[in-house]
Amino acid sequence: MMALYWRRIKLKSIFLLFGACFVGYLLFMRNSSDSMSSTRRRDAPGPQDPETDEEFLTKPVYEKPPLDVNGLGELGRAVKLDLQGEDKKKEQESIDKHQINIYVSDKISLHRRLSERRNPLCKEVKYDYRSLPTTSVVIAFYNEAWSTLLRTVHSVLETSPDILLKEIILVDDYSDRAHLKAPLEAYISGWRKVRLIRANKREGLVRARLLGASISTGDVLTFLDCHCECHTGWLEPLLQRIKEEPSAVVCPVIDVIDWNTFQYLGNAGEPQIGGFDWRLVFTWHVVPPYEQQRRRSPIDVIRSPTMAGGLFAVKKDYFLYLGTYDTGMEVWGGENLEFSFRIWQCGGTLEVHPCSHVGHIFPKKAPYSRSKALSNSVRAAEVWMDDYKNLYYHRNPHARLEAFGDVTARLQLRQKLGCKSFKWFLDTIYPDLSVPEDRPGMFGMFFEFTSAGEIQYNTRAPEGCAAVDNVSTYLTVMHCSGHLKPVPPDQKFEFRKDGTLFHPGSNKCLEAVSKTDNGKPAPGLRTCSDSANQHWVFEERMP
Ligand code: LR7
Repeated sequence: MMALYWRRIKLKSIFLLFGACFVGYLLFMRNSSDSMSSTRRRDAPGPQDPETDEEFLTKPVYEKPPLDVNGLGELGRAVKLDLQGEDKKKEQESIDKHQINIYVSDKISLHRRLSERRNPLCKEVKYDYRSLPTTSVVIAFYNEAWSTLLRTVHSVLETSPDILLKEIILVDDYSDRAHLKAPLEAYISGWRKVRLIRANKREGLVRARLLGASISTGDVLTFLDCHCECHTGWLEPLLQRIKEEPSAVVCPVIDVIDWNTFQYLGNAGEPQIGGFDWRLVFTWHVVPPYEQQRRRSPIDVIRSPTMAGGLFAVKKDYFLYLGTYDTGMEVWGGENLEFSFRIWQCGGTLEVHPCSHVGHIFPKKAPYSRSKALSNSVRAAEVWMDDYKNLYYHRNPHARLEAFGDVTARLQLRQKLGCKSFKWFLDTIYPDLSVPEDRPGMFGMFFEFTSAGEIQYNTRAPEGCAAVDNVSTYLTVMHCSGHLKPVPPDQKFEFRKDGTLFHPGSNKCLEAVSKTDNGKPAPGLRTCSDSANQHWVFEERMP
């Protein structure tokens, strides 16, 4: 009985051993034939493959095809075509239609590579890939051209590690161009990780992005515009930072891709951060000295008062906690500043990661109407800016008349989250922004007379001050030296009771000169007189 039992075990083990060897042999054959193809599809990647663990972890969803160094626009080179006749006409038509040179874009590989733009230190960072959160990349598009949209999608798939990218969600915001219907569905069908959904009316970028977010399955939401190209290694730094700090909203460095030549211009020197001016227009700034001091290394994140809006990553549950977006915002504009104010005032941080680079095509001009931007900005001002909203209205009197809808729910959100004041935001996060005094009777739509005696233009950043140079009798606008107390003589004026603006430095008065040397009217300095052209009034008036 005992002997029979042993024999059975022996026979079983021999069969098992033989079976295991056979399966092993088959696996080995499969792997060795796979590794011969450089662009293989990897539907079931696994650490058992004969590649290093690092190769497995960094493997993109799809490999780029082999590099054709001579390919047009390859490595981000400028494309300059010497076109004539019919071709030239076609090129111009493509520019008129999209405000991007799509004729050139169509000639560039959808898989092109970009030249290296990162700080060399970025390449030394090692990531613990298995512990990083996954992401869903959401790309809303409206009437985008074929090649710019699909180059965006290919570039995400070919630069994002398979284990980090959960999916790309394309959201068609009710486009009406034929190539974005059946041909797009046919092109992406069968691709791994690409989903396409469509809005059934024009939602605008806010609600289109939220539609995408609502079906996402990743831990982190990464939003991109639909004419981008991701640089190698763009994703890991964003996810690493969110892993370390779940309330950080992180933007890549936005590199410029020229709308005409498709040259990848990159971002000269240090990355820039976002600000705004008092018309609520987004502005770029150099990193201020106090922020440089706070950072311990050139590859540390950079705090930014605002974001441009199109490219950022945020932990999904934190985005929900913060109240996603203001869904009362239509089409384009305003949501970037609204979200930036909300992040900071409600306890988060907004940062730019210098190791994450994404190229973005800045069109020649807006390709569609952006008339809703005004009411979107008013919503942002009404909810987040407290009394500082008046500084915006003074510079944009039309905004006061704009119907902006109901913001009650957003004000309740602000209350519920216990968010800080706009004054806190200006003092703590954006101390560089010059805050107008706007004393009654001392300011107009564009200029104000400051208590220090400057005629300051603080509508657009950087603010400027009226200045007189030694030789000229006309005024120029110079960088304000107001922080130097007292104000230097070239910028110092007195606004006198009789309405004259007296410049003690030259002992002259400011006059509206109707014909200057170049035949045009301009303010100039003249001997003080009782001329009506020397009487000035500051007022807020619609142009
Ligand atoms: O109705 C619309 N529906 C959409 O789906 C209007 C737009 N969109 C899509 C559009 O197809 C694109 O993918 O939304 C995305 C952004 O629209 P763009 O490319 O016309 O915007 P932009 O690059 O000119 O504008 C910047 O400011 C916007 C304010 O609403 C958004 O925040 C954009 O995302 C933002 N873009 C960037 O931040 C990229 C860098 C530009 C800068 C500075």
